[in-house]
Amino acid sequence: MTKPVLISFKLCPFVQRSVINLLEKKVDYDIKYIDLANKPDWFLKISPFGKVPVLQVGDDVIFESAVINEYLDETSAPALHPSNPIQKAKHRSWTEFASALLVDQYGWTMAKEKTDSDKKREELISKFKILEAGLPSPVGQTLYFAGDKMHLVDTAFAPFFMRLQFLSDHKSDLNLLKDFPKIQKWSETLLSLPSVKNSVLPEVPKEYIEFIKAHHSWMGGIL
Ligand SMILES: N[C@@H](CCC(=O)N[C@@H](CS)C(=O)NCC(=O)O)C(=O)O
Repeated sequence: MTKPVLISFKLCPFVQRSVINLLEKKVDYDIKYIDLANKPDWFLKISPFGKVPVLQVGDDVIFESAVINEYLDETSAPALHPSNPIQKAKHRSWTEFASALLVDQYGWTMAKEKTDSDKKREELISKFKILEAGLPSPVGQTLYFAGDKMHLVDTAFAPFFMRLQFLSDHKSDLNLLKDFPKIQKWSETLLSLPSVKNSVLPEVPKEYIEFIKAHHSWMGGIL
């Protein structure tokens, strides 16, 4: 396999999904960081919508994190998607749900007014109720989306849980998982994995909080 190059913005949760996948598969890859506030010309030439992640594989460029992850899953062992088509389809559906959660989380952190921030918080909590109801029971001390084994869909949720953790580490009121024991167990399981821990640079927890503050959102004011 040609050595892939992942184009990243270091705070981007969508890029992080692919990094987790690359680390789980022990793929030899390069990563290039860009500043989204000052996108380089070479990046704008290869990224059709000016977004990260993009994965360069030789002369080819792949965009959209879920698609990049499926490509990596098809080309590098171990396969993380279930082989059963129905199970695979369900995992893809929940990957879409994870993307929606990331968008909601961003909206929650960036809302300018408290009323908007509270509304976003309630939307997240309503989605957690759906998620909690669909999760299996923990097996011993761990829980993954499908029970006792990690799949590709877990890589889609881990960046969301990591950001929730950054926020609640900073301010305990922002812990949204208190009433959701299964999601909490799942989050703990994912955040303890080396591939997840090593999927961000050491400065990211601090820079994530600084990013929210710099945008003068309501939440930025209480962090
Ligand atoms: N659906 C895309 C979302 C990617 C995305 O929104 N990336 C953000 C950074 S986290 C981005 O590049 N935004 C471009 C910009 O802010 O101009 C995916 O899953 O890859």
